Amino acid sequence: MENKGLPVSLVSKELESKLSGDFTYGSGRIIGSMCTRSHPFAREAFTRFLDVNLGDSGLFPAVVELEKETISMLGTLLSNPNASGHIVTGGTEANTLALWTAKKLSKKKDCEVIVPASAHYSLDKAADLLGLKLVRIKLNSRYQVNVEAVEEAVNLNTVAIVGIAGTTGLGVVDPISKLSEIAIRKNLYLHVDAAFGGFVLPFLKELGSRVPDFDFSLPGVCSITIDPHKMGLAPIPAGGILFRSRNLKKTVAWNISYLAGGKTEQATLVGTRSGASAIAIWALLKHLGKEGYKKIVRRCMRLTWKLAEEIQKINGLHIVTEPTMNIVGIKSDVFDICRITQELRVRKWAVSLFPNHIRIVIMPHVQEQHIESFLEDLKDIINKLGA
Ligand code: 0PR
Repeated sequence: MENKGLPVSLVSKELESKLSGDFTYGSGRIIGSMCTRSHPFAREAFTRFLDVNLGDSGLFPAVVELEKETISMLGTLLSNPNASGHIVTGGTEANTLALWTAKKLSKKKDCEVIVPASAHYSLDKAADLLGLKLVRIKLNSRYQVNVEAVEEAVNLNTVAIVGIAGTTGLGVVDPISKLSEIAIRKNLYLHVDAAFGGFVLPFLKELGSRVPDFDFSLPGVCSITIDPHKMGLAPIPAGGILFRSRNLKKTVAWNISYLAGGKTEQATLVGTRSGASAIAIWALLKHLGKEGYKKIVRRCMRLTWKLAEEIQKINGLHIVTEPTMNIVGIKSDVFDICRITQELRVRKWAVSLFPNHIRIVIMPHVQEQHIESFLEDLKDIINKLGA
């Protein structure tokens, strides 16, 4: 730290120069990330109310009300306007709260949670933190969790099943309706991780695509993760955890009596938390409406299909599976995908590398010309590797 502070202009300049080498969404080079440039209106609302602390809710009852309205809007999107929950830091906190709730409700000693092999690593973190054993279940040929294997894995220690609506690697939706049946039959907690898919699937359905049921319309679903800082276009940090009922949400609530705003209840992992996220999401949902999100999803999907089609035309490359949402997996039986990724990264393409495929995520900041230029580079790399 400086002894004597520096003028704002000087510090700003230094900041700009120190950070100028990083990737930007605007460049179109980030094509393997689930985040995007936030909507300008959400950004404005976010910065305006940044200092509001929902950890001391008695000070800001109007913001508490706004968060409730935000959760109700998200609940309506997920077939349950009476859903209860919170805007949290992201999918990791949301998934952790879900598993914490399941563990606490069960009152069992050695708890096991059944998850698809495709589960996001946030569930591993949550399990480690909560002392749970994760039981990973193999996938079927469509990269969904194998439902028979889930049923076989249930034992006396099982406390919860997790299904994914939009897997991290491929955007696949698990057969959640089947998981719901199992959960009801075996009296188990069912959590749906729709961190990515929550802001895609409802709009795809409205656009006329065949979308399997994945939300609170299924009676066994107890909670859902839905992240506004992914396809919701909200500024980071913005995750969402929704419970079917208020009672479920209160399972992990803590009562705090001494705060400046008086007695409060916290049902989130963090204590002090900015209300700016909830405010920004509220503003954005009101402003964009269903029509706004539908337009965004339609555009992303059009580009996704174009990319998938072009990949299939390149000799030696294939898509892993038909895209359900705006995620494309690229694989090869001929070329080493690690090598392709390396070459793409040399050319400044920020793609994700999974064990057997390259993941491309067509987020709203990605434009048609970015896809064209990516395809040109990819073809050139394949030509050189093939030579
Ligand atoms: N659940 C699913 C299905 C996810 O895909 C993710 C994140 C999470 C939960 C956890 O969410 P948070 O990261 O908000 O806690 N999936 C992205 C991924 O692993 C996260 C991400 C986003 C990574 C942008 C990189 C990036 O640039 O790809």
